[in-house]
Amino acid sequence: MSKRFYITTAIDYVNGQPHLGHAYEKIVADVIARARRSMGQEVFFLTGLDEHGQKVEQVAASQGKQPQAYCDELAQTWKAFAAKLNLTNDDFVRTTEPRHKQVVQAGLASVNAAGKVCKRSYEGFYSTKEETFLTDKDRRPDGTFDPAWGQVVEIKEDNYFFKLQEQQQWLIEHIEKNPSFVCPDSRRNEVLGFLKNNTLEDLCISRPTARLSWGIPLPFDPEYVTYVWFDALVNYISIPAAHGDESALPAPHIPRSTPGAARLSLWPADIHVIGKDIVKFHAVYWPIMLKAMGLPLPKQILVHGWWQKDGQKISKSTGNVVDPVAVIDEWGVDAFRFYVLRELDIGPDGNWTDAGFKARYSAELANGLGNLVNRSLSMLKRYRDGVVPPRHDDLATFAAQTSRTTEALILGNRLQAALIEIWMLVTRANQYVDQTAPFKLAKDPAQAKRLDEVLYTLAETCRVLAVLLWPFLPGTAAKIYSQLGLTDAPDKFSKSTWGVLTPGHRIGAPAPLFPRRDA
Ligand code: ME8
Repeated sequence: MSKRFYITTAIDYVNGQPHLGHAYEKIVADVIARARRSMGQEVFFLTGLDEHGQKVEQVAASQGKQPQAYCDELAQTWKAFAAKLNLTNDDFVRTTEPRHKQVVQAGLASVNAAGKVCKRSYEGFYSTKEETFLTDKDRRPDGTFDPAWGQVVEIKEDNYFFKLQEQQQWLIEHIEKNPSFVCPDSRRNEVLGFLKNNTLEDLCISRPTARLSWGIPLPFDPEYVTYVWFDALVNYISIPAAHGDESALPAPHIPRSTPGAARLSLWPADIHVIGKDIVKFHAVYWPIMLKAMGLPLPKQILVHGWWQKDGQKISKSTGNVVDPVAVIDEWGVDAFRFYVLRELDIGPDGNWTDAGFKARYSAELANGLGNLVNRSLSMLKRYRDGVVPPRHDDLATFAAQTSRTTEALILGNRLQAALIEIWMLVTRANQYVDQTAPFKLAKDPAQAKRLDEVLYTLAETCRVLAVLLWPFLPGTAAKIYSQLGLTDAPDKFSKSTWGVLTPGHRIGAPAPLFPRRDA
């Protein structure tokens, strides 16, 4: 049993509807998952929902619902959203599932047995909104707390703490020795700066049931439930454990949940894809938790930036939102996937504008890729009755270079750069049509051989493009293959080699991939 390439996303809070930021992160992970599969790796792609904690409890109560019934309802919306984005996730975790809860409890028992948990009294400030304890260091210069913390209350209660002292040095060394552990570099530097300039305070990992009941009971004290982050992070190992991966089981081992099920080898994760606001949880607390549980660390934490709309924070209350489902219904899922991946590199913040979306749709999808495929296949249909002429290699070298560079960029998670690279081939091929002018060649019987050469080159370029685009725009790639009359799928990167279309093969019917729209 070989270890699969294991990629995860953050699991979303189920206290609202999915938005652009959620969609972007899941699409990034999906492209990487699809690309790795296309390159021949066995992959496991996990996404899902974070269902416990105060936020969810409060929203459910405000709607007069039991938290579980509320989560069950919304989980349907979120699963449908994953399908709408055309995600190829292999599993979908919900933190209220027994298979997850038992691993959280095993993890807690494990860190407790390792002597890393202590109980003590806490007196201080608490942000209900962010479910976190605040100290005087969190005050603004005028002494008040930032409104982003919501209502801040003073509390005094006994709680369980996860001891973090003496954990800083090994973590700093690990991050320094493994430059790709936190990517991109700006985020890595941020984590190192934080670790070097602060003393880690113990992490409170419990909430008294008197104050919060919507959580997983601590295995060593039923008067408490687990702090939502200690619960949520464990999803990355609970699902491998549920699939029989022994290397994801906190020491000492608990029994596996699904006897007889196929056993997968997943842990450690190859990539955790997350947003910039939750870096500390993933790059500081999570490695320390794993070490305390006797488990290896993930290989990479890949941090993306945040989307704004029209230069302003996305916010339901101000109505400044992008509804991914509405955009997809109007423009198609591949147009949506293309815009977010092409517009925003993994790392910096991005800005959605409707005008920007339409401009990219029109220039790059309709007039770029769509026009190339449509005119190439239409001319082959018109001038050669759709029958592929003898092989010719006019753009073979260019296409081979594009494939090589695209592969390297994808392996470095440089998805935006890969799309730019692929579009250089689109542009080159469109120029080639203009330069060779097949519509003129067709009028001159003496140019029949040259026309064959051009038509083969164009059809084969479209085919290569379908293979390169598959991870990004799977529906479009499949349409190109189908219009080429090919019955297999463009889902193997090895098919990007030039010369796969065979002379004499008859293509299918051309149809616009991205219909032009009036502005
Ligand atoms: O943080 N742009 O859930 P969440 C880009 N449950 N990404 C954004 C974004 C934006 N405007 N807004 C949010 C949680 N995100 C926890 C995670 S993981 C064990 C637990 C990203 O629903 C955010 O950065 O608030 C995070 O990676 C993901 O969406 C889920 O956010």
